[in-house]
Amino acid sequence: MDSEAWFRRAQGVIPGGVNSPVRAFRAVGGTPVFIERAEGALLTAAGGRRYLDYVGSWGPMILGHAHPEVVEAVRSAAGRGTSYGAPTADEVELAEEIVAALPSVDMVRLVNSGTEAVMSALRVARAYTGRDVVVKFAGCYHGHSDGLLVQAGSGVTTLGIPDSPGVPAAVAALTLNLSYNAPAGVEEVFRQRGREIAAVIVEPVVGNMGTVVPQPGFLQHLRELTKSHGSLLIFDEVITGFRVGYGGAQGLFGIIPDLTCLGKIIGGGLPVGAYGGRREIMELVAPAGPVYQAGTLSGNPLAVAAGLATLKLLREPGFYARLEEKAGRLVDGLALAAQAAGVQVRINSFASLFTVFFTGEPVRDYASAKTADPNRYAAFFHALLRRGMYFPPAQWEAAFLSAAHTEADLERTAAAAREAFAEMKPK
Ligand code: KE4
Repeated sequence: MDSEAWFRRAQGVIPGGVNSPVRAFRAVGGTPVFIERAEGALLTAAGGRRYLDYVGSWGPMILGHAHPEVVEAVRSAAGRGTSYGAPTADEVELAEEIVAALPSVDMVRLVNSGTEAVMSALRVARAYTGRDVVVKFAGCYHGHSDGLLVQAGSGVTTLGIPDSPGVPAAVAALTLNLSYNAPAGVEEVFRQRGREIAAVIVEPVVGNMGTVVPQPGFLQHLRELTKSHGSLLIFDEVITGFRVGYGGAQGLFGIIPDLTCLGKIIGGGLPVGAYGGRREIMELVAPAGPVYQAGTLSGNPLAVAAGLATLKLLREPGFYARLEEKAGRLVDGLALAAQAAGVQVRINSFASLFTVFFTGEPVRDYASAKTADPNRYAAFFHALLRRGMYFPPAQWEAAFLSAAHTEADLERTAAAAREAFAEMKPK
């Protein structure tokens, strides 16, 4: 059966036919591509069509798909049993690797997703500070726990309102949504409500409004404000952790958050999340301390094996330099292709993350990201898809390059982009 047939069948038994909304192609239209297998940079769809993959499972597949050493690690672990509900040596080794890699992390708890990592980190932050209010930034996504499915209230200091049915107003009211890269708004909130604020959570480089880079000083300012008001700074590094460097964004920017959330890459494509930070904070987590958090499959042997094998390969000398050199050339090729066709785009990129925004404005926050035209992005997406290029099926998402993309892949992609832009009306 092809993707169309599978999609029809899926919608009979799975909401929207997918297990995560972005996969349904609603932002770009058309039928989602059902994947049969993947290897390196290539996806093979139901029906056999092959695509160069620029989604990479939304971040985990930095090595490319089915890396032989990762597959072997998972296969070997599976042969020893898939889950014990008891501690294992490998979990200790993965925790030690994370602690060794991230400057701010003395202790870490493994969980099963980024959502679980974030919701647990917020619980610990509230317990540690004895405060309830959390500050986030519009356009940043931190998973689907109730307190984070919140949109900004009317004024910068008014509390949040639910961004999804089913989120209690009382829960949403504990979250403030501010504008990214806007220090004045953060100053104002701390001036008015600093004593109530348990934590500020931020994507240190944003992937979830499309790629948005912190302006110089923005993150440092958050660090200073939170410290001076007794609030915690939480870096949500679910995307950036081990993506923008082996030390994450905190290693690159030299900023020490109080807590860090991880996911994606540390599981090598299997379900893993993690949260960690200073010992005095993390020792609040049960059973060491009173803050309860648990999980049947936390530290699962297969996921940990995939994570350990992945991190080992990321430690190879020059890994990130090679990946980011390729990413820079790809982004330059895309920019030249748009320019040649007279199509107005802004391409934001950071390390091996990038987004083609169909706007003429610089994109530095959610408001400017929303000036991009999702319909023109959809046309670009389908023009590339027809040419065998699988870009993120949504304007406000990041694209991801992997170490498996070859020079020839990048040239093919630039050529496809030239044709795709040429098909579009100049604007
Ligand atoms: P998960 O619960 O999806 O593992 O992680 C939530 C999460 C937390 N923090 C950040 C910075 C994230 O990017 C994510 C998840 N990212 C999305 C991609 N934009 C996952 C894709 C999806 O929802 O299917």
